[in-house]
Amino acid sequence: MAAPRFADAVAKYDDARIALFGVPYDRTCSFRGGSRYGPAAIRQASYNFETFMMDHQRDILEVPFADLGDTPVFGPSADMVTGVSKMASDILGAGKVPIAIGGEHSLAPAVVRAFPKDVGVIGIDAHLDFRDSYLDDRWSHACSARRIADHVGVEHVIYMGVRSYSREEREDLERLGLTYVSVFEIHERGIVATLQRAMKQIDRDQIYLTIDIDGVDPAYAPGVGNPEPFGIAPIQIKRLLGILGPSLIGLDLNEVSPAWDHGQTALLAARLIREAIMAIGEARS
Ligand SMILES: [Mn+2]
Repeated sequence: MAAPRFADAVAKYDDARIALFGVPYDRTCSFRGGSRYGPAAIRQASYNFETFMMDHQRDILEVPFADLGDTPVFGPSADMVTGVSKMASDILGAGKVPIAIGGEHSLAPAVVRAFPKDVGVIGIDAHLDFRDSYLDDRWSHACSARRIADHVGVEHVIYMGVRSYSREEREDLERLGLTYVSVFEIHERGIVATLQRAMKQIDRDQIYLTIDIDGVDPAYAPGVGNPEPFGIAPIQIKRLLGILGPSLIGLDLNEVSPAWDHGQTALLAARLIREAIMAIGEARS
C-alpha cells in the first residue's frame, strides 16, 4: 500500500521552501531491522496533528513544503549513498531545504555530501557511530558520524545524547579529535547549555541536523533498531530545533522501526519533523 504524502505537504515543488523525501533503506542494519518501513509509518502518523500549531500560534500551511515521495529501493549501500546524494543535490540546487526521512542512519552522510564542506553537523544519537567500517561496510549505519566527518572535518561534527561506543571508537575519537555531548551531560546541564557548547565547538553558521530517533529515551521511542536506556526527552529536541532554526540548512530523521513500535515512535518522528518545518519557516519569514 502506498503511503500518503506527509500531512500538509500541499505546496507545488516550485513554490516549496522545504522538500521532504523518504529513504526506505535498512540493508546495513545488524540488530532489529525494519526501518525501511519508517517513512510510510511516519507519513501516516503525521495526520494525527492539527495544521494550526498552538505552541507557535501559526498554521503549518504558512510554510510551503512538498513531499517528493520515496527514493527508489537500493541494494548495495554505495548505490544508496549515490542516489540519496543526488536527490539532496537536486533539492539544494532548486534553493530548497531538504528533509530526509529514514530509513537507517546511513542516509545521513549521503545527504551531507550534497552540501559544501564548510557546513557544521549536529547529530542526536544514543550511539557515536564513529566506526571506520562495520561488517565490511564503510557506509554502515554504525559509521554515520565517521563518514560525515570525512566530508565536513572531524572538528565540525558533534553528536549529542551519546551513551554508547566501542573501545575502538573511543580510541579513534581521542586520536582524531572528535568531540561529543554525552546524554549524562545533557541531563546535568540541560539541552540549552550543551547545545550552545556544541555550536561553539563546531563553529559554523550553517548547520545540518541528523536525528537518530534512538537518541530519545526508549520509553518515548521504543521503535528503533538499537534501543539504549537513559535517553533524552522529546521536549528537549523541540527546544533544540527552536534554537537551531535560523541556522538549519537541512536535516534528516532516521531509524524509526515500525515493527518494534506501538505507533508512538512514528508519531514523535512526525511531530518533530513538523516542529523542524516550523522552526525553519519562522526563522526565514
Ligand atoms: Mn543510534
